[in-house]
Amino acid sequence: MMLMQHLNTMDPEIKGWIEKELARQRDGLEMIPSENFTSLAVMEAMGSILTNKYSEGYPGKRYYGGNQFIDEVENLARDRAKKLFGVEHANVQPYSGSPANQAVCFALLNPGDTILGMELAQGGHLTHGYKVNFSGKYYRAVNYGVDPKTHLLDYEAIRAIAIKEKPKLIICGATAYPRQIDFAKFSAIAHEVNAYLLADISHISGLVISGVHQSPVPYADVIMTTTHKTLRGPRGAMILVPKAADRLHDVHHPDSKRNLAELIDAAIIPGLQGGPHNHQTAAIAVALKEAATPEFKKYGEQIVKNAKTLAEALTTGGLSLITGGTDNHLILANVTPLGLTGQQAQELLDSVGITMNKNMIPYDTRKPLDPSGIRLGTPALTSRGFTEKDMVKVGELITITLKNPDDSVKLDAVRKGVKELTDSHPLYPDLK
Ligand code: DSN
Repeated sequence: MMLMQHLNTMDPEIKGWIEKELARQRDGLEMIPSENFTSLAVMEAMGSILTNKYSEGYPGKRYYGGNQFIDEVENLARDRAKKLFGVEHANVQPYSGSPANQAVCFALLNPGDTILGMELAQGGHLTHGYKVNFSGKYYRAVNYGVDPKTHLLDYEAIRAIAIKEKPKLIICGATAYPRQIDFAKFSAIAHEVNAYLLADISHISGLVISGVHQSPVPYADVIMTTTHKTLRGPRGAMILVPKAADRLHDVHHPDSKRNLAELIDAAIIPGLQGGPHNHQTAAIAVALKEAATPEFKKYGEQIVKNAKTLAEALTTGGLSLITGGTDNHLILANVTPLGLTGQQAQELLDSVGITMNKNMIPYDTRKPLDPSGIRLGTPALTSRGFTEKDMVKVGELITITLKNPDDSVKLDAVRKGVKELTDSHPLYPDLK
């Protein structure tokens, strides 16, 4: 398949950078746990003429003409999302995860209401109540973290904060938590304090579908997921409502007559967004079709098997893992015992073709731009066919690199090892 023949004529400069990035993705070990390699089918939908069309509104209720085919696309995406996750309502229009969380807050809360989310520095997300994010500026945000000793979520401590602070919304979900999240326990806390529960499953939605992580569907009022992480779709997000007809607890909310599904839809448009990105909606629909296959279930299972094997290999190699291992797709490691900072470790690994990100560890004494940890994961490598035996090798390459930052012979051997692994699992072999 000839890639980008028109771009070649019109803008060879941009095409050149895309080719370089393709080579980087092919020839390196991509281990940022929120990244993945989407299929060519998803990319064909994403790069399609659907980008040309304006479609403010929802299927059957648009503000522009000519939407008869776009309606079919969006209905397919919505129906597939509902079926795959087992929910009554799906909105597939959020441009990405942060706008989607903004929409959930906009739908359920009044400015100044209290929200309770996981602290960013302990594994949460900007939109879960960080002080300079909309979630911390327009709402009264309070945070929970992890236990100082075990680094696990302490549900009794979270319950105590909820009882004291009386949040109207509790957000569960994380970007750097290597263990399972107990949605049932979060739901019990939310019920006790009469709060809504938002489960942000962006990192783990592919694992939920594969049955290797508890589903939030029986427990959360609203679920948000990005579509480009373990779900392996295009960049984008969805908001799912398990019980569409549920209503707001707050009779003083200006929209208290609407049900949750109506509130979410109204928050997206006219609340926050204009025309949906129809090419993105189509690509999400394709990804959801792929995610409904038995192969995808195996993929999710393999992500976790690979992460567990990698965690063992890194521990054997002398790395200190937060919580001692993983139950999901990601690993958080403290690199300071090796005499490195997170930034140094990230740069060193980048120099041998292994991409991951520096990350704060719980109760970090260092700063976000040069923290104590690194965060790495297996979704992307699993997409290119890596299995446990490869992960043992990957673990060795990482530990050799981190323990020998100044040994050019050893680092060259690691580069060779990376090449052998990537050559044995080609990425996008059909793209020339
Ligand atoms: N940027 C994402 C991550 O890397 O986890 C969160 O949105």
